[in-house]
Amino acid sequence: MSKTLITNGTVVNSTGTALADVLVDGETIVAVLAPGSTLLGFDVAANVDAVIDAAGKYVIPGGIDAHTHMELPFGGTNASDTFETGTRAAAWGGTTSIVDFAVQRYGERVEDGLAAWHEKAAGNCAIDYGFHQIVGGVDADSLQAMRGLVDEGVSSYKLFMAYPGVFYSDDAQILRAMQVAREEGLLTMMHAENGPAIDVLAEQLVAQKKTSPYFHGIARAWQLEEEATHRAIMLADVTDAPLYVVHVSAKQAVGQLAWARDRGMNVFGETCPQYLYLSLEEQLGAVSEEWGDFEGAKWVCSTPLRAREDGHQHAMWNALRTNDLQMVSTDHCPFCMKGQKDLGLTDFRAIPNGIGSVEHRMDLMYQGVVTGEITLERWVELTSTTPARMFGMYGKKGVIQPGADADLVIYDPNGHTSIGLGKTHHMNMDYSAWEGYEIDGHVDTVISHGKVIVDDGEYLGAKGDGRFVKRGLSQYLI
Ligand code: DUC
Ligand code: ZN
Ligand code: ZN
Ligand code: ZN
Repeated sequence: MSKTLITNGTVVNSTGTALADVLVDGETIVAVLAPGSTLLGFDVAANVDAVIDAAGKYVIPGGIDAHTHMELPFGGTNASDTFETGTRAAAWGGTTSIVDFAVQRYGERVEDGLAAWHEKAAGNCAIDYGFHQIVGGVDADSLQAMRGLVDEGVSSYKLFMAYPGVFYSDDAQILRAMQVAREEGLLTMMHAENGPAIDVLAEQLVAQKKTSPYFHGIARAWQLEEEATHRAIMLADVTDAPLYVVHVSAKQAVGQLAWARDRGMNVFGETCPQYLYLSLEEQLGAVSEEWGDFEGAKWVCSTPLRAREDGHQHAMWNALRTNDLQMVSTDHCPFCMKGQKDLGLTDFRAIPNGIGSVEHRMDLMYQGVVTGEITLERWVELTSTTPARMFGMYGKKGVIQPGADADLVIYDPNGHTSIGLGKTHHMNMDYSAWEGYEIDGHVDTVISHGKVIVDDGEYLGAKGDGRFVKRGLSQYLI
C-alpha cells in the first residue's frame, strides 16, 4: 500500500498541539512521530511513496459537519446541493465527513425514507457520509422502525417541535419517541421552536402586510425557542433520554441548556456559523437593486438570525468556550434566490428556509481562533472531535492517532481565503450568504482515506470517493 508522510507540521488534536510527523499507510494513520522521522534508526521519509511538507501549517483531523440537508425537499422545492455538489464543496472547505438527515414525512415509512437517502447518496459523495433519521410522523409503525435504526448505523434521529403539517411532533409523540430512544440507545436531536405559536404570529404579520423576509425572524421569536428548548429538556428528563438540541440561536435557549447541564442532565447543543456572525439587524438592512428588501431572503433560516443588540452572537461564542454548547455544524440547507427563495417574494412564509455554509465552516470557525474567542484545540474539538464522539464515529474520525482513518486537513494559518461567488464558492447556489467574508487562514490540502482530494486550489477527488459510515452509539450516552 502507498505510504505518505506529512512532515514538519503542527499536529492539532482536541487534547493538544505538537510538532509531529504523520505517517499514513493506505487509508489509515499508522503513526504520529517526533519530527525528523526516524523510527528506531529507520529513516521514515526515505521509505515512503510521498512526502507532504506541512512546515508552518496545522495538520488537523478532517472536519465533520453533523448537520446537513443535501437535496432536502422543503417549502415546495429541493435544497439545491445534491450529495455530489454538496460533499465536493464540503471537501473544498476541509470537511471530510457529513451526517445528513434522511427524511420520513407523515404518512411515509421510516424504512422507505432511509432507503431513499441511501439511493441519493450512494456513489455520489466526495467524502464520507452518515445519516440521522428525521422522524416526521411518530406513530406505532415509526416507533417500531426506530428500533431498527441502530443496526443500520443510524444512531440518532431528529424530531421537530416546529413546522405543523410537515414534520411536527406534539408532546405526546415526543414523549413516546424519547422512551423508545432511551431503550434503543438512540440520541434524540430536537428542532426546538414552538411551531404552532410561530405560525399564528406569522399569519398575523402577513395580515398586517408585514411580508418581507425580516418578519420571518420576528415571527420566530426567541421566547418560542426558549420555551421549546425547556419543554424538550423536561420531556427528556422524564423519559431519562439524552437530548441534543440542533441549531441553537437564542441566548435564552443556551441558558436552558446550561441549566439542564448544571442539573446533571445529558443535554447537549450545537450552534451554526450563521448564529455566531450574522444578525437580524443585518437582515433588516439588506436591500439590493436586484431584490429590494427581499435581499434579506438570503438569510432566512430556522431558527432565525437573532438581534445583535441583544447579545445573542456574543452569547454563542461564550457558550462554545464554556462548553454550554459542544459543537458547531452548519445546518447546510441551500436554496437559490432565483426560482427557490423567490417563491416567497410576497410572503416570507413561502421562502424556503435555509443557508448554505458547508464549505465555509472550518474557515469561519478558525476566525474564532484568530480573534481569541476559542483556542486552536477547541476549534478542532468543536468541528471534528466532538461531532465524532457525539455521533459514534470517534477513533476512526475526529482524531489524529494510529488506527484512525487518514482524513486530514493541512491548514495554513498564514494563508488567506476570500469567500463568495466567483471566489471560493463551490456550493450549488446563485448567491453566497457569506459574500465578502475575508478569512485569515486557508485550507491547503484535504486528504480523505489517505487520498489527496484537494491540493493547493485543485480538486483531485471524484464522486464515489466517500462511503457510508455505519455509526456506533454516541459516546455521550450514559
Ligand atoms: N431549518 C432550516 O433553516 N432549513 C431546513 C430545516 C430547518 O430546520
Ligand atoms: Zn431544524
Ligand atoms: Zn436542519
Ligand atoms: Zn495556502
